[in-house]
This record gives sequence, structure tokens and C-alpha cells, in this order.
Amino acid sequence: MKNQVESICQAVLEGNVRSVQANIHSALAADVPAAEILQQGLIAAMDEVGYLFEKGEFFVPEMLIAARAMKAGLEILRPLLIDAGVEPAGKMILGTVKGDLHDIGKNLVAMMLEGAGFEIIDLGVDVAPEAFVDAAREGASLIGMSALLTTTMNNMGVTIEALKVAGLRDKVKVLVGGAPVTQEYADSIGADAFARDASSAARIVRQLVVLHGNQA
Ligand code: B1M
Repeated sequence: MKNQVESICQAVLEGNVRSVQANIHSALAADVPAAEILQQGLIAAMDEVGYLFEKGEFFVPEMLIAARAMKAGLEILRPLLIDAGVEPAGKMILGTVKGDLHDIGKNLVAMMLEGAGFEIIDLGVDVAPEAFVDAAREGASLIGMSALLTTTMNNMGVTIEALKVAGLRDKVKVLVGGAPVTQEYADSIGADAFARDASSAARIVRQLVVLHGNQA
């Protein structure tokens, strides 16, 4: 069993979709629980991807390729996890703010968070503050906003204000990121957290959830 799960982890690191799928099928055939494959295969692999990225040994292309392999594995496991009643680590509404069409970084953040066991509701690009608010009303407790333009990053603050007006600010934790965004900027608009890159986003969101429980 151990070898099968290790092979899944290794295949994700190599970005080998076929090997991920084949090893998951054989682990399932050998009665390895889906939750164990998720935790010790896919999530462990994405943790390692994040570590290698932060060490400068992986770059964006390697991260994207590994994330694609992880997603292929997740597709097989998802219905089994639902059947088994395994809850996601949390649910995040994610989008690139109004006026901004850049989505490569946002998609990478989505994939790393999925790899860390979170459910992602991706609203796409050019997301108006009201759309984040409407999605927050549906019950997600995490909101992630990405901005790549100095001219659009102010819409992060506008969205946080809209959450306040809607009476939802205390019910959600807000994470912001994107090339022009800094910790100082995040603090100035009252965001709960800032992440410099996709792997730290996964780490920071986990910390938010640990600190605030399932309310985060
Ligand atoms: Co645009 N663009 N672009 N662009 N573009 C930049 C951002 C720019 C810096 C280029 C430059 O001038 N040197 C510049 C912004 C300048 C500024 O604001 N100061 C710029 C400009 C000006 C523009 C246009 C205005 C150009 C024009 O039309 N005159 C226009 C704007 C369109 C619009 O949005 N309304 C425009 C258009 C485009 C394309 C459509 C051609 C294309 C986007 C394609 C796409 O995304 N589907 C594009 C691209 C590709 C870039 C560059 C070259 C690359 C961006 C990227 O994908 N990086 C960029 C220059 C550059 O960065 N070198 C540039 C890779 C990605 C993995 O990194 O997005 O930073 P990044 O994400 C990182 C982190 O920031 C972080 O994690 C990610 C992964 O580690 N992160 C988060 C991101 N979001 C996060 C959210 C989080 C946490 C972390 O929590 C929720």
C-alpha cells in the first residue's frame, strides 16, 4: 500500500498524469481509502511542490504541470470522497478583481489550494465587488482576490468595503495577492492575509483555518 501511495506522490511531482491515474486505480483496487490517497498522495505531493518552489528548485511551469497531474487524480477521487463524507478543508471563493483580466497566478493559487484539500469556487476574472458579496452570501468562509494591475488592486479594498456594507465582513476571511500587492497594502485595506505566491497562499490559508476553525 505504502508503495502505491508513494508512487502517486512521485507521479504528481513528475507531472505524469497517466501514472497518477494508474496508481490511484491500483491503490483503490487494493482497498486503500480515497481519503488516504488524497492526504498522503496528492496533498503530500503538492506540499512538496510548494517546498521546492519556495526553495527555488521548482518554477511556475513545473508547478503548473504538477498541479495538472494532481487535478487529474482529484477527478477520480472526488466522487469517492463525497460518498465517504470527507469534508473539504474549507471553501474559498476566488477571483481576479474588477477590471483585471490576468488569471495565470490566480489559477495557480486555485490549484495549490485544491492540492491542499480546499474546495474552490472560481469566479474567474473581472469580478465585480457585488459578485464576491453574492458568492459570500452562499456560505463560503474564505475569499481570495488576485490583482496584477496597480490600477485594479484598489478594487480589493472596494470589495472589502462592500462585504462590510452587506454585513458579511465578520463571516469571511479575506486573502489577497498578485504581483503589485504587498503585506503593507493588504494591511491598509483591512485584508486578513497576504500571500506572495501560490505555495505560501496554501500555507497561509491552512493557518487561517487552524486559527479560526471551520469558520475561516
Ligand atoms: Co499584463 N501586465 N496587461 N497581460 N502582464 C503585467 C501585469 C505588467 C506588469 C507588464 C508590464 O508592463 N511589465 C503590466 C502591469 C503594470 C502595472 O499595473 N503597474 C501589465 C499591463 C500594463 C497589461 C495591460 C494594461 C496591457 C495593455 O493592454 N496595454 C493589459 C491589461 C488587461 C486587463 O487586465 N484589463 C494586460 C494584458 C495582459 C495579457 C492578457 C496579454 C496577459 C494575461 C493573460 C492571462 O493572465 N490569461 C498578460 C500577462 C501574461 C502579463 C505578464 C507578462 C505576466 C503575468 C503572469 O501571468 N505572471 C505581466 C508581467 C510580469 O509579471 N512579468 C503583466 C505569472 C504568474 C504566475 O504570476 O500573476 O504574479 P502572478 O501570480 C503569482 C503571485 O503574484 C501570486 O501567486 C502567483 C503564483 O505564484 N498571486 C497570488 C497571484 N494572485 C494571487 C492571489 C492570492 C495569493 C497569491 O490570494 C488570493
